[in-house]
Parts: sequence; structure tokens; C-alpha cells
Amino acid sequence: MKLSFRWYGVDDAVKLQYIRQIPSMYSIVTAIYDVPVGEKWSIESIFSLKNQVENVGLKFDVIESVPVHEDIKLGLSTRDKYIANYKENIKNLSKAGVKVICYNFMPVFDWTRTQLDKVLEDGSTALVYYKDQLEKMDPLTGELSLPGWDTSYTKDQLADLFEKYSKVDEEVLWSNLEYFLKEIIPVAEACDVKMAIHPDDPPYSIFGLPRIITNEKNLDRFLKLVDNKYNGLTLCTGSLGSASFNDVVSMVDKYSRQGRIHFMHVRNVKLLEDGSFEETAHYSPCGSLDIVEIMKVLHKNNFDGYLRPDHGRMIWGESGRPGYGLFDRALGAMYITGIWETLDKISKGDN
Ligand SMILES: [Mn+2]
Repeated sequence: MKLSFRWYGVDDAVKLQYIRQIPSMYSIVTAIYDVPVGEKWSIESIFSLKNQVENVGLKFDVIESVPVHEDIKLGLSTRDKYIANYKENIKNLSKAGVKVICYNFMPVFDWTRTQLDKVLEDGSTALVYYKDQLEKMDPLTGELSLPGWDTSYTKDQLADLFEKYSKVDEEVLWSNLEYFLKEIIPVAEACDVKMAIHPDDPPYSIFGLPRIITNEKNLDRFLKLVDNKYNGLTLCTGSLGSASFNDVVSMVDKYSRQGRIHFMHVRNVKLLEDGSFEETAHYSPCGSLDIVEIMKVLHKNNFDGYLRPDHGRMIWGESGRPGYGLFDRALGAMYITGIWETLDKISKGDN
């Protein structure tokens, strides 16, 4: 397991130097944030990022994300231009030593929550997804803006995108994903860069848009589209775990045994009776997922990929990017490290 931490670049309130101070931290997960989706990242900007990370003594080897242009997901004739750019990005990132690229294939919206600052019992705040709140949301009114939602869309552009997606059902989305993978995976393999798709969050359709990276049956189908280890997963426990139909421990076990998990996102969620969920501290008793069991199966299967603590709560008066403060993610990192150290000692008979 290589412990990593997401960093949003020079504008991030969480400084690289602070991340460096978390014991056992190995690498930084980051991206170029000022290039429009679908365009090429310059070699200069990639190497500048690499230098910043390496200057504090951390590795630059995981990118989250190289986003996929909507024309690729929609299967429009313009997709080939964006796929060519995507291949260039893979090649150039590999020149800078990048080993894993995380991406997702969710139409229009990235991860979705209905509230970003829900006060939990202990006074911390967390991201939550309440079904009754979601039912009152209409992205086409343009009055909503949540992180993960591309705010660069105007109301008209969003209406246009929804119109285009009205012709894209799950099967069409599958075939557009297959087309994309068959183009990029050979390039990734030649560059020794492992592609790692992030599951949809939450793992079911919202606002009538199709979602396919959602459950075990579909992950099996995804891995078979191009049956090559360079076509792999970012297994996000919180995303898959926010639906009760997913048995996260068994999925982590299966896909890590297959060597298809290149990147782990570890966090906990508390499932509520109506299918809503709240993000919680990583510690197992705080949520519905058993983080110790997840780490146990990874350890048993000799997982040597990258792993980062995913979203954290806001605690100790910290403010900043919801889900991405320093303190609670650092607590999560140390909790995970403690579990891993214990498992290491037990497996070596050193208990
Ligand atoms: Mn995640």
C-alpha cells in the first residue's frame, strides 16, 4: 500500500508541507486544474507540478483526474479529437513518471451531495446526500452549484446537454465507454500508465442521466470490455458503499485478487433507512463500512497500489474545500496506517 493524499495545487489551503508531515505519507494525488476539459496539458505545466511535489519529498505518480470530455461520453463525431488529446496527456504524464490516472465516466455531473456542511452530533460538519432534498433539486433551473458540478455551463448549455443525453441510455453509454477504452488502453499499456476508473457517486442514476459504473455486475462487465490490467479501477469505498446493494468488502477482495485495483479511495459513509447517506469519520463504528475488514482483504491480497483517505469532515475549526480539509483526512490517513502496520506485524508473526 502506498499512502497518498489529494492536493488541489498552489491555491489549495492545505499546503504540501503540511501533507508531508503526516507520518508514512508517500505520494501526492493532483491534476492540472486550469486547462479546459478535453484539451492537452502542456509538458511544462506537468513538469512544474512534478517539481513542486518532489521538492517537499513526495512522489508525483497519481493523477486525479484527467477528465473525459462530454462528447466522448455522448459518442459524438467530435470525440476523436478529444480522444487524441487524451492519448497525448497519457503520454506526456508518463514522461513525468506518472503511474496511475484516475478518471470517471459520469454524464454531466461528478459526485453529488445535497448539503456540504451538515452538522453532525459531535459538532463537525460533513457532506450528506438526503433523498428528500435531492427530489427538490432541479439542475436545469441553474440555481444550484455544488463542488463536482461544472459551473462553467450556462443554463442553456446544460439544457442542451440534457437534451443530448436523452438519446443516450445505459447501453449507448456502455458502447461509448468501450470505444474510448479500445482507443486509450493500448496507449496506456505502451506508456506503462494504469488507468483507474472511479465509480459513479452515488452509484445509481440521478436526474434521469444514465450511470453504469455502479455495482459488481457492471464492474465485471467494465473490466471485460478491455481485459487488460491497464484497464483497472479506482475502488472508492464511499461511492460504492453509499448503496446497500454493494458488498464493498467482497468487491475489494475480488478485484484486488484480480490485480485490477490500482487506486483505493478509503472513507466511510453512514447509510440511512431511506437510502440517504452521510459521510462520517473513517473509524468503522462511525459509519456503515467496516474499514478494518477492507484493509484486511487488501493486505491479504498483497495490495501494492496507491491508497488515499477520501473525503473528511471539517473539524477543529478548519474551513476550506468541503471534504478536503487537512485535519480529518490526516486522522483517516493515520487510522489506515495503524491498521496496516498491525496487519503487517501479525502476518510476520511479530505479535
Ligand atoms: Mn472517491
